[in-house]
Amino acid sequence: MSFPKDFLFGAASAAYQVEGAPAEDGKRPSIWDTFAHTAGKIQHGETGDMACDHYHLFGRDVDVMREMGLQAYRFSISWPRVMPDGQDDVNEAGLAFYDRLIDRLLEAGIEPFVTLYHWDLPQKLQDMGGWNNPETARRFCRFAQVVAKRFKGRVKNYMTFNEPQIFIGLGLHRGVHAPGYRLPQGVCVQAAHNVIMAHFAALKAIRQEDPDALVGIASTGFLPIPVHDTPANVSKAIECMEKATQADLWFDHALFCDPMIKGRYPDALLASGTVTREQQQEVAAAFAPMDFLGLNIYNGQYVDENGEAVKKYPGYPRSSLKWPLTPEVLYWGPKLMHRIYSLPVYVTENGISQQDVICCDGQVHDPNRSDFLRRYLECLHAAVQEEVPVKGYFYWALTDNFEWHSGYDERFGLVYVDYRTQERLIKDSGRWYQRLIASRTFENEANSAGSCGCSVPLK
Ligand code: GBH
Repeated sequence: MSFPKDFLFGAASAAYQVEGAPAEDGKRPSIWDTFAHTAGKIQHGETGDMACDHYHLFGRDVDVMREMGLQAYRFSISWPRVMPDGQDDVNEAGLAFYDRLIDRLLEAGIEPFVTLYHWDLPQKLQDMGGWNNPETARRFCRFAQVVAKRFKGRVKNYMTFNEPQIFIGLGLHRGVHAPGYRLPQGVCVQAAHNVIMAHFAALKAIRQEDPDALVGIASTGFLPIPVHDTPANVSKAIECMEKATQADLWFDHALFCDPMIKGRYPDALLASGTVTREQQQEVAAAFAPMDFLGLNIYNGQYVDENGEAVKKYPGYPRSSLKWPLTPEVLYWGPKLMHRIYSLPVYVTENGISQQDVICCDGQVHDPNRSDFLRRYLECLHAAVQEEVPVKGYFYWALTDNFEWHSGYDERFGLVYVDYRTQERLIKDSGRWYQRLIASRTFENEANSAGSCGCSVPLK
C-alpha cells in the first residue's frame, strides 16, 4: 500500500510568481511586469517586483526543500532573463542564475523539472504581436535550444508550456491575465495554433541538443468525475469531456493535447470550422510526439449516470479562492487522460489556497491543507495501484507567492512566506508532506480518508 520507489514527490513554482529582481543582471520586462504595473489589473496594485525574492534567496528555498525531503522541484525559466528582448541576445548573467539554482538542487539530491514558458513573454515580443505572430514560435524554439544546450546532463525533464489554455483564454481572450487583451475567439485560436507549432519546434530543438531529454507540457482543463464507477457512468463522463471541448475552448485539454499528442485537432472543432484545414495540415506536417503528459489538476466536475453535472450542495467544501474540493479528480483525471492519450502522466500542479496566518505559537497551523493533501493523494494512490502510469506529483506551490491577478491575497504554499521579512516557515501541511515522503504510505495515519466523497450529496 505504498507509493512505488520511483514515484517522485515534489513541489512547483513559476519564475514571475517567486523570483522578484525584475530588472537585475540584464533582465528586461516581460508582459507580466508590464501588466502588473498597469493600474487596476492586480489586487491592491501588487506586483511581482519582490515576490519571494527567490532570485536572491533560492539557497534558502533549496534548504527548505531538502529539509522536507522533496525529490523534485518544478520551476520555470524566465525567458526575458535569458534572452531579454526575446531576440538572439543571450544574457549570460540570466543563465548563470539558473546554473546556481540547478547546481544547488542537484547537490541536495532534488531533480529539476523545467518549465520553459510559465506566461512571462518578453515584452518586446509582445510588441511585435506576441503569440499572434508566428515569428514568436521561432523565437521560442531558439530559447528552448539555448536552455537545453546549457543544462544538458543536468536537467532531464522539460515542459514547453504551462497551461496554454489559461494564458490564451485569460490573457488574450478575457483580459484578466497579461497582456490583458480581449481578442475574438478566431484570433485566439490562431494564437493557440502558433503555440502548438512553437511546442513542436521547441521539442525538436531540445531533442537535438540533448537526446536524453524528456519533453512534455503542463495542461489544464475540465475533468469529469463519474459518481459511480460503472462502465456506463464512465462513458458518460468521457462524453462530457468531448462536449466540454465545444462549450469552453479555454478550459479544455483536447484543444492542445489532441494536436500535440495525436497530431490531430479534435474532429468536432474541425467540423465546426473553429479550426481550419490549413491549421490541421500544418500540425500534421510539424507533429512530433512528446514523452510525458503533465496535468495541472485542482478540481473536477461530478457527473452522474445520465451524463448530468451533479448539483453542489449548500456549504460544499471549497478553498479560499472558492474552488470546489473534489479529491477523486486525482484518481479519475490521470486515469481518463491516460486512457485517451496513452502517455506517462505527472501531476505537475495540485494544491489549495488558504488564508494562512502565523499563530500565537509562531507556527502556521493549516489542517485544511493537510486534509486536502491526504484526500487528494489517497485518490492519486488508488490510480497508481491500478497501474495508471503516474510518475510523480508536484504540489502547487512550494512557497506562498504572487498569485497573478489576486496578488498576494492567496496563499498556496507548503511553506509560509512573511513578505515583510522574507522569512520562510514550513507550515504544518509541509510537515505532513515531509512525513508522507519519508514513509511513502498512509498507513501511519490515525483514521482513513475513506471514499473521499466530500463534495457529493449524500445518497
Ligand atoms: C495554475 O493555474 C497556474 O499554473 C499557477 O501559476 C497558479 O498559481 C496556480 O494554478 C494557482 O492558481 O472553476 O472555480 O474551480 C490554474 C488555473 C485554476 C484556471 C482553476 C481555472 C477553475 C476555477 N486554473 N480554475 S473553478
